[in-house]
Amino acid sequence: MIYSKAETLTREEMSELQSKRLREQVKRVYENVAPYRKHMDECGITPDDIHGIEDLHKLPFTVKQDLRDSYPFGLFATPMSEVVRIHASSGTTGKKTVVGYTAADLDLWAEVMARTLSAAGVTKDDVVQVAYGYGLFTGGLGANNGSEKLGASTVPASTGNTNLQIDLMRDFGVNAICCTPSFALYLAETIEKKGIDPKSLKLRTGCFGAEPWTENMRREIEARLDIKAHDIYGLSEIIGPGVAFECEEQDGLHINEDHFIPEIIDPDTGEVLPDGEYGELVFTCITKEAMPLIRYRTRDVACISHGTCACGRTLVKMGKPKGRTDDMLIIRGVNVFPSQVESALLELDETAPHYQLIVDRKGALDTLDVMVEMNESMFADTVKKVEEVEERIRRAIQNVLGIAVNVHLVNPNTIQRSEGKAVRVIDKRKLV
Ligand code: DLL
Repeated sequence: MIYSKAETLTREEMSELQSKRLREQVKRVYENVAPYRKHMDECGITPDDIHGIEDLHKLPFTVKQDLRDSYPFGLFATPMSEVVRIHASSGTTGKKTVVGYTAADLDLWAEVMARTLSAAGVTKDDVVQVAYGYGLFTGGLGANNGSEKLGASTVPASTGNTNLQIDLMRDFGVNAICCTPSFALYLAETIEKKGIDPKSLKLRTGCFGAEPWTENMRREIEARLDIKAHDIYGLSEIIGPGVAFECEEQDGLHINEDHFIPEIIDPDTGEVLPDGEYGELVFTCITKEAMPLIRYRTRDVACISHGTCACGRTLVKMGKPKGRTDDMLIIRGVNVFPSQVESALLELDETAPHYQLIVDRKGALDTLDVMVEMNESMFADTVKKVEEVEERIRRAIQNVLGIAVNVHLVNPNTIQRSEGKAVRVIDKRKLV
């Protein structure tokens, strides 16, 4: 269901709203955030040069390093007395990325997450289990507050304790679940192992995100949990979950563009690309108060398209993110996204959807080993049969990637499961 009028504005109404908000935001950051003023001065731009969204491309980009350089609060545009919440992303390298929220920011976050859940068919009569991590990660509290704003009965399960999660689902009659797609699959697997028929649960829909996943993985989750699986996208720097969401059409993610203006750029030249072309996704926060990022380069690779959606929303749509420019592996000079391997695997439909890529370097040559879990039925097969499947998988992956790979089928349940984001790649080259 459409939650807010802002989701159906005409293009003219949306452009006018965005332009007004952009003008105000640029003025605010110029006056209140020293690094922004410095960047704009260096580019010879003042807030008076920004008349509307047609001038957005004149503004300098913000990158993750800018957040690190101003650690922890240097990009805040409001005094700390106005900041009521602080989140941080873990970041495996360097300093944490810190984000702040005013009370109004939390309201806006709850609003965009309420839109997200509502688009997935959740209503105030539903019970929603939030199995994203609560804490510095934005997933748990983000989904929680959106669900409460919608009026649904919210179960703050957080991550972990899979048995308890399943008990809650069954005993509380949970209708909707929010978690990473990899955890959703793990839940499905555990439910099957316990001999519970998913049809006996009241689960109907789910909002899955925080990591890339494929159409094949969606089919797998929908079939095994007997639900509709919706993609949700977001990043801490912009707000957390709630930047974009799928409607019942399940054909691209509507971006909450009345709050976050998207652009797609060529990651090498910074040039803005037209609708339909893949490039790096960039967002400008036009309503956030505490830490409004301007032209923030997400490193996520996606495309956007304007047009009408059968659901009635006019919000611009983005395609499923393909991966990240910085997660992209370059193996023997070829660009490889883990999601390409995943698609090839699931297309064959012979193995469990659990895999890991191990990249190494032997001498001067990069190697890619794909570890794939056998499913239970295959486990009993002969060595010859297993080798045949390995060979089929190897050929399918090579077809997609265009480089030679080694494929190893491993025993069921040997690839480590994740309650949060799945670890798909181990790049040993970085260690040398
Ligand atoms: O993952 C926020 C979130 C929580 C989104 C729950 C959705 C659900 P970060 O930890 O800052 O925030 O990680 C953001 O995760 O730049 C993408 O690379 C990736 N990501 C998030 N959602 C998706 C998705 C949260 N649906 C980073 N598909 C982003 C693909 C996603 N990648």
